Amino acid sequence: MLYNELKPFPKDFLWGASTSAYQVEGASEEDGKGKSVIDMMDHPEDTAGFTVASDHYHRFKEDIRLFHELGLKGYRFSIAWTRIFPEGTGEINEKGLQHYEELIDELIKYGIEPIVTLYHFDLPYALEEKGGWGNREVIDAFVEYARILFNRFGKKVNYWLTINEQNTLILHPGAVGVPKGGKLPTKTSLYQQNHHMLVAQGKVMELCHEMCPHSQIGPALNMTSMYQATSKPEDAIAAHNWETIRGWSFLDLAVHGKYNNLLWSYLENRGWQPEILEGDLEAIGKGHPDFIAINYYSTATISESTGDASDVSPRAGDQQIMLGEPGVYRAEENPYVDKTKYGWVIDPVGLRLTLRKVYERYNLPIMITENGIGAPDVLNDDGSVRDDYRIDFIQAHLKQIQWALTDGVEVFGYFPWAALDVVSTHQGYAKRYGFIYVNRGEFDVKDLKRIKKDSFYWYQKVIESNGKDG
Ligand code: BGP
Repeated sequence: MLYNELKPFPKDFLWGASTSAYQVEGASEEDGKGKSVIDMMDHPEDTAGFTVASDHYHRFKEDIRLFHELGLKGYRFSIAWTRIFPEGTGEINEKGLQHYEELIDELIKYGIEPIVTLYHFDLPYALEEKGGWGNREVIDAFVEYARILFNRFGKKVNYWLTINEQNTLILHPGAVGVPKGGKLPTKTSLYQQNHHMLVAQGKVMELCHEMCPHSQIGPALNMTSMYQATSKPEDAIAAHNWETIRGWSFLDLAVHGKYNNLLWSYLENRGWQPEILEGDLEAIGKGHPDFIAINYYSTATISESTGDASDVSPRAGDQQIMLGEPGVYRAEENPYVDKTKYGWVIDPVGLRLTLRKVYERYNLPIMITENGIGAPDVLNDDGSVRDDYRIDFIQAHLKQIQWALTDGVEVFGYFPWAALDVVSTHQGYAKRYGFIYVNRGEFDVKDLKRIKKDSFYWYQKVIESNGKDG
């Protein structure tokens, strides 16, 4: 053991919880909201859609009262671009701005810090029809959308997040829905989209610094560590390949404005490199995030690629289940870790390792904006929800955050996924994450009653004691 004693959580640690607009709000056609890609894409037929979700749009006041009772110091939510600009650009929908103003004011009334994600997977469909992020015009649309939000909420919001999990959008595009007709974009077009998102993000961060000098802004990526399956040197190269392509390359651009050399060679070799116009790299480099937000769920274990199609695992992949890629890496099982019911590796120690690596590499404070366990929670006849596995999961991760703090890593907030039950990205309503149970089924929306789970009472004590009891 490296130390005798663990450092306590800092005094002003931001204890929070997260959601995203399309997964929690519902009201998908109300008050002038336009359609987003989420409303228009194909999602698995046997799982709930997003039209009602958790009905947070109508019940946010009740939910915030519960967050207050839980003791949250911060609430991370996203703004639906289509509520502000139903067509992605052009006419502003005042009702959308009013809704988020009320939500932000309600949070502030209870002393809860609003943490706002500008964009969480739900691109306006009107923009998608014009080529989505593949079209450079979306850069200006995103900057304009951000300008309206900074202008309206800049004085009330201290922390902004740019794009949620850009690496999920690029590397696992199917996780957030499949375009009608079933065809996913090619790698060339995905890396072009990626480039445009980076330019847009750089411009938006610069704009935030200009318009809201007291606020902070950062990217929110899905970060993790890759373990090499054996001590075979080629396995180490493969683990490094995938850790770089999946994670570092995105942060290197967001923080240093530089295409990572390994990523660039990989793209060039395959003819997938994006078109970069004059001024793009400068715009990306001017972003200068104030902090890094990371979503952490799992680690993965990697061995050398055999170079043929057998590298690609037959398991269904998603943002956490690695598939393998010929010439790059092969995914392996890790005998030292458990898995959730949905096959996601449970690895609290991997969080400490990931935090160390992110901090060592970028030297910026870190906010953990997602971490949690999806499980088919059961509402018992006595009204209880016994989610001890969630308590165990979060407890173990908190311990590792404390180890990371002891290692000298600057972590200033923890926002588990999710504040309340929400619709999963691609696995329906039965896969629950919240501290608050929402009484609905996959298709039967029932009464949507809010019920405190055992983890609610436990997390309440954790927050109350600033992490000492738990
Ligand atoms: C992250 C997304 C979230 C959330 C979470 C859990 O990748 O940012 O939106 O959904 O994963 O994933 P899932 O719902 O697929 O279980």
